[in-house]
Amino acid sequence: AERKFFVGGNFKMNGTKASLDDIITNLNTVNCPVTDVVVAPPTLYLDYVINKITSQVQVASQNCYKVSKGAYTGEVSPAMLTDIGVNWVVLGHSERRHVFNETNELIGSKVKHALESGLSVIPCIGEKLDEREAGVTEQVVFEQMKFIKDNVEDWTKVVIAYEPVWAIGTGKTATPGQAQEIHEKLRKWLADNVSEAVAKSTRIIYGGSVNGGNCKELAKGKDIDGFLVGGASLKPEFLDIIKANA
Ligand code: G2H
Repeated sequence: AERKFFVGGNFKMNGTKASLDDIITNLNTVNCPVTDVVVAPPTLYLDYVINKITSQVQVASQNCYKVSKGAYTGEVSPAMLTDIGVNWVVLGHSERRHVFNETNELIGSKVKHALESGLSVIPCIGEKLDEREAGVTEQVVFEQMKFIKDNVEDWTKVVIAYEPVWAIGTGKTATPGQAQEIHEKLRKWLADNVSEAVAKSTRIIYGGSVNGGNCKELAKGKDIDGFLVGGASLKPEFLDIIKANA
């Protein structure tokens, strides 16, 4: 395959040292060289997880700020993340956009600064239910992509996550057809707005109620290059999702 399968585990605001120990023990048995695996524990536990997890699994922050240091109470910078050995960050997750009101502009600045600081980024995009019903899905995700694109120079450090908001944590997964359709349009958008080469090589992963039961069907979509998994990444079935394409 021209794009390596990529599976991210977004733990969101879940976990204790004890529950993370169980997840790590399970993940440390992973043997799936055809998949890039990245997990994103809560910020507080990043260092804990890094020190226990196999080198086959990389670690991501769920967020970061747009500057390296200063008077920004409560924030964490890319420089701090790289200092403790984190090399990925998830940015613009729908919960950041819709619970914490992050705008396309802010997410764009975060993408830019994170990349400049040496992190690889997983920017997230996706339409809400009312937007899908109003038939503006493409406009919404293309607009989100524009703010990402304007802030990226090196696309080898970017994995795009398409997560329709109506499918997140709801148990309502996009059908493999619905997911593939948008992934294909996003790839075309990259070809038209960045380059053919970037469109071909950039991984576009799907997120939204992915689980052990639906991952194999979804993985068949030719433009679906992996998953960003929330709830199921906390469970043993995460290993099945990692192997969805193997
Ligand atoms: C979407 C996804 C992980 P879940 O937010 O980013 O979560 O798989 O629980 O829908």
